[in-house]
Amino acid sequence: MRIDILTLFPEMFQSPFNHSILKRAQEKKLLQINTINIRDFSRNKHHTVDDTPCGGGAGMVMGPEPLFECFDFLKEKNGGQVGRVVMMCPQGEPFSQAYAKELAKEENLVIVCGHYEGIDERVREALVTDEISIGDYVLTGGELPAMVVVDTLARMIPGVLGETASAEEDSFYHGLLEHPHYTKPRVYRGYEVPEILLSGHHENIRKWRRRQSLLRTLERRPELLQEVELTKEDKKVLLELQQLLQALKLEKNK
Ligand code: 4G3
Repeated sequence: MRIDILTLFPEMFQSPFNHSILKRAQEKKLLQINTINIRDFSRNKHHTVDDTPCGGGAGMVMGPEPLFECFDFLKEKNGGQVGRVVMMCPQGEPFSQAYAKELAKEENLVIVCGHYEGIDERVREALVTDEISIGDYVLTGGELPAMVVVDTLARMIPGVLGETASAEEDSFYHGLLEHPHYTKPRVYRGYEVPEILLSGHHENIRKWRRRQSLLRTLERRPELLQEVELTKEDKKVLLELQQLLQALKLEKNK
């Protein structure tokens, strides 16, 4: 997968993309990340990329010229094609594991990081295919959201995670929150690892983990249960957990 990131601050991406799993993914040529400085495509004397808003008002707007020029360059470099173009902005579609799964199918991706009060609407109109938001809050630029998107996509590329870690075992992959994890020692400062995880009984461990996943989802994110495919066994466990939680609540209110 190749990702071209258009940004006014390419240096911001140096550290996060040059550590650990993202670094290895690039070394293994599973992922290629290019940052392109939008400012390099400004044609005016002071290489500015923003201007005051038409119609007046506070703040600055990122103008169309450098971004359109940037796309001309990308098209030329890639043989006339650019593929999907993602813009990070608070008005975008909420990002999710499901959205990431769809984007991960792409061979190439362009991510545009906006700044100031926004980007000239004609960039959206003519160049952008996907507007994405990583959450309902406003940041100073699209760089941090772009890093979030790239990291999420990278770990979905086959071969990027080690053999022992699997993206398919993670939270959200199957629509439920993940079960708790433990490692050695068996007892630490009086806190114990659940006995069942030391039993060696794989089927019981699987059942315990699934139950924990369902319990966590029920307690923390019940709305997720509407979207997930549940087995007959899951539904039985859920009903039991709901009754258990209800009984606990009644007990507390006494
Ligand atoms: C306004 C994305 C601001 C318009 C970007 C870009 C938050 C997110 C910006 C625009 C951002 C987010 C830059 N802040 N929630 N700031 O994903 O196109």
